[in-house]
Amino acid sequence: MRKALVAGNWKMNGRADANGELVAQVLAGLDAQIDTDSVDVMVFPPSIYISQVVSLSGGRLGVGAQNLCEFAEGAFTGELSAGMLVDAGCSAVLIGHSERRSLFGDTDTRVAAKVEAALAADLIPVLCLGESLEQRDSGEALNVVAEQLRLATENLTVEQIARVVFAYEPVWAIGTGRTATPEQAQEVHAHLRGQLQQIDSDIAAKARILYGGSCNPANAAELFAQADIDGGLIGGASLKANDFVAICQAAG
Ligand code: 3PY
Repeated sequence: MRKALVAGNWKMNGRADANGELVAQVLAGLDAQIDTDSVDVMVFPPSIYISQVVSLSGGRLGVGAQNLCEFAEGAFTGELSAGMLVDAGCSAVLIGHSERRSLFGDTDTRVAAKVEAALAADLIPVLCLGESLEQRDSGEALNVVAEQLRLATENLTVEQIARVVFAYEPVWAIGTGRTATPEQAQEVHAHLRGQLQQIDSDIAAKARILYGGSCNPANAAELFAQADIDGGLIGGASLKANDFVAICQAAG
């Protein structure tokens, strides 16, 4: 019932030449190997390259930004608004990635404001949620992600929540090579869907909840086979065309 989504988070990687090659190879994968009836494919390059990637992909890949400013315009040096991202050709934006939460001051309050700003501009917010290793070890994982979800969505209408894509990314699995086991990931995804169920059963049934955190071609199929995992938010493996295409195939 839910169409899978695989989204490549390039983080602060890529240069103009390399982007050209990567996009060409992913497009070749779309032609030959990826079943686009069953999986949507998106990439999230650094903002400076969004227009380049939009133009290279010719509308065949969804393109999103890795961050946005919660304000519409004004004296915010170095920031980009939702409207500017739309102008550049974005259809989505990552919000609340753990690197932004831990390194760049994206508090739950700011994350909620960014989700609202994205929705107001008709961008799909890809809302990232996840617990730290300490929180997992102390048995708090489910409570932490449920609270992050609540705080990011409490001011939204049901119609707005229906437009959000969710990504569970355990902080301890990001850039560490450690992945949640399929059972660990499924437990959290099911819990998040349960939280959405309390808001609206239709939203819970339709919401796409992606897994992120060292997802790679070796573990993707088993993760995506879980009942509540609807695809992936892919870090390092999204920079290697063969790996990214293989992950997209595993989701299709
Ligand atoms: C990772 O897989 O490391 C990510 O952070 C994806 O967003």
